[in-house]
Amino acid sequence: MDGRDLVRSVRVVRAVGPAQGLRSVRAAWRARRADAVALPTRAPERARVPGAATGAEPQPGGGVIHFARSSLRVRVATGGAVFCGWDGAGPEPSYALAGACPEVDARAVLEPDTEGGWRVVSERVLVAVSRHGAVEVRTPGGAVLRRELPPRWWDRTAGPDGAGERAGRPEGSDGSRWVQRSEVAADARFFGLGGRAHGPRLRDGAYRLWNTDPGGAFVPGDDPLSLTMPVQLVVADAGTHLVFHDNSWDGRVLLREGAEGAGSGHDRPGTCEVRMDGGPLRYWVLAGTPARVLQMWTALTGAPALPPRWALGYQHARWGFGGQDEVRRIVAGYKERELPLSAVHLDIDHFDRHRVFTVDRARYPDLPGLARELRADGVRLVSIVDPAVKAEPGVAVYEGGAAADAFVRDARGREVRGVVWPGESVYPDFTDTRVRKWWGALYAERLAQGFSGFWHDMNEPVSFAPFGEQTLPRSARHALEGRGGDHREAHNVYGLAMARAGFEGLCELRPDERPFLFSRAGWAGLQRYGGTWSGDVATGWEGLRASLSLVLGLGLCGVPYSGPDVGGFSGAPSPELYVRWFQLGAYLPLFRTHSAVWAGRREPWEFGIAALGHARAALRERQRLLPYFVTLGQLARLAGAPYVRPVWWSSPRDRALRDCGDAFLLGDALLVAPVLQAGVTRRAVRLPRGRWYDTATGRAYEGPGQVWVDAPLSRIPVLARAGAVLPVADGDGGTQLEVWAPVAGREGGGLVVPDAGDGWQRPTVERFVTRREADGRVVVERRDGGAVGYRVRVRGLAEEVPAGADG
Ligand code: MIG
Repeated sequence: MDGRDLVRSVRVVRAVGPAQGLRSVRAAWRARRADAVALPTRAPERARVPGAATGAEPQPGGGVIHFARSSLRVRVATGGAVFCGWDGAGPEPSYALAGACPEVDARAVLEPDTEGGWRVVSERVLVAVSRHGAVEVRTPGGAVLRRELPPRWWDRTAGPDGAGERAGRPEGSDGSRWVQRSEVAADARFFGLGGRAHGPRLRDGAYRLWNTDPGGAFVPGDDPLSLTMPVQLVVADAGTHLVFHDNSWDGRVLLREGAEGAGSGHDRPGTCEVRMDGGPLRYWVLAGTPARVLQMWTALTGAPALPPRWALGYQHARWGFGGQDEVRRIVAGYKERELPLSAVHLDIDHFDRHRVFTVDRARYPDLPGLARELRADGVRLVSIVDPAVKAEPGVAVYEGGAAADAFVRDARGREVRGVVWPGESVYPDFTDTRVRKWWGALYAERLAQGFSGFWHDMNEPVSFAPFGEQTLPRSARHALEGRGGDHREAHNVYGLAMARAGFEGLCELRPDERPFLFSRAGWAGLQRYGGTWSGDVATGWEGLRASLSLVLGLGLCGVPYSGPDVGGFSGAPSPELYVRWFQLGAYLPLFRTHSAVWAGRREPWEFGIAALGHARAALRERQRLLPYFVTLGQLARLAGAPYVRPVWWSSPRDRALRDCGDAFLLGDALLVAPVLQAGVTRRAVRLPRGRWYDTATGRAYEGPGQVWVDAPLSRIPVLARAGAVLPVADGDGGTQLEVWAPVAGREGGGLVVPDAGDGWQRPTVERFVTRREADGRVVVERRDGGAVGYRVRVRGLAEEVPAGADG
């Protein structure tokens, strides 16, 4: 044990009490011993590179190139996604892919090139493979997006006792560690890798791929967090591409931005090194505009689940509400102050002794009654769900799970026991269809209690440990859909598979309503089942910044629905910090106040009368924008574009925008510039090309460039794009169109997707065009020639002489 371990032990004991603390020490010892026995670390390794090419075999969509010590399969799918798999790896099986692997593009063929290598030419990309196994992905115009150097493996050979895990297995099977280094343009910027606190632009450094509860509140610099994934979005002048290493093992990504040799012509490329502890070396590359890349990505990994409308409203949570009377009091507090509230979230304290799928009847004697009562006021209840099940005879979920053989076992066949909030616990193996079915059916109890939505926590998964890793032993066994394997492979997909269990269970239990769930841990493809949230972001200005980074980064990885704990999880925010956080949250998909049991309250009236006024204004604006959020949710589902987009989304070649992480686009129409520092009442905003109106003052600015705008404590700057059309609530329960005047001679427009209820109805997409006539009038039409069908409010007309960008 070192000092860090000691600090951790104290925290564990404080969290779960001395008896459980002792249990957690025992569990940590058990994990260490189990791994030592099952995963010998001293097996000798042999390094390997592909060697020289020996021949190639064309196949539909590409082919296989053989090297002295490996092989590479290149396959282009219809739509242009490129798959590369070394050592015989194919695209399946995969936890990320939405369904069947996409069809190959039969027009793409493998052919020899003039340098003794091979190339595959397709409509969108050109893949060139050198004789030694370097792979270049180029645009049709020939610009190099990415150059992968030949990979290197460390194959584990049989151990001295002959028990090494690679004994008898083919070269390059899952036991090998590997590294792949690649180069990108000198001007390229990296984004993604799941939810990172330090972003959205990922600076030089090492990023780990291992879902981790940071334990206590996190700030920028803490890495990794709960939701990692090997997905990078790389943006450069030459083009944008996404690369996904389809491998769920523990790994590290080392990023280093390049540098341009200012006229000398000696650019240093950006580099990216992916190192994995095992698992296949296979990856996908998707190239195009950011919008096109995200569309391809969601075509590959699944359309984002559509949250029901109420989940786009404001929600309030707290760890430690106390009981149903307090919940009632708080809901009444919102109502009295005319603060629209959409849902209340109950945390683990509403369970009976922290046991999942139970209710503490002393504090919540009539939960279904409370749910009905709140529902009549338009407020839903959301329940936390933790995966760990109290391991004790008489606990119904434990007994049911044990009878169904649902829990993770060790290499010797014994249940793996960890320590979490309920005490000594076991973990369902969600990588088994059978277990997912059993677990999914348990949500019937939650529905009967009156819950409408679900909040998956602790699913990295966590086991409190005073030393070692705060998760299951790496040697723990998992079904992995029948293939069998251990926690090294299953760890990162545990939360994803749990989300699938919940989602599918809810679809069966309540077929007419779309499930609403969000999950702390996850992996590529999580969006199919729901969203996520920031986890325990530290109260403080740094935490506020981290919470925006997370949402932006996750959106670029295909998970569009997320948001932070407004006010931060861990401490008592000043009224100013609370207001600024609340104002940011109002423009993010998941808008939720939440705090730890020790961290004080988050109701808007707890921060003084001025703060209450500012929070109310933000809340009302969110309410007004609800039809726009509904539209953005639908568009995310249809096209993969996140609600919250980096400012470079439509202008990825604008380098100043690429470096800008303190503002974002909300859909096509709005640019939101939150205040992320104390004492600020005016801030610089980098504008993309075109005219932008300050929605508060109507003042117009011309982009690209930087402008200064007022940001009094009462609001954060929100700018609207000239020509934009956005659906907003009209105050009488209907929807109207807000149209921002196009620039004379220019067209604008926008899409509107009306709310089709909380079921599965197919949405209709309405397309509008806007025009500024010679006489200055603004015309709005439906693209299909139909009637507009909405009341239209034109804004931005007062400002005829635009103010120029001044920076
Ligand atoms: O170990 O359920 O991120 O939102 O309030 C802490 C209690 C467990 C962590 C979640 C947080 C939640 C808390 N949970």
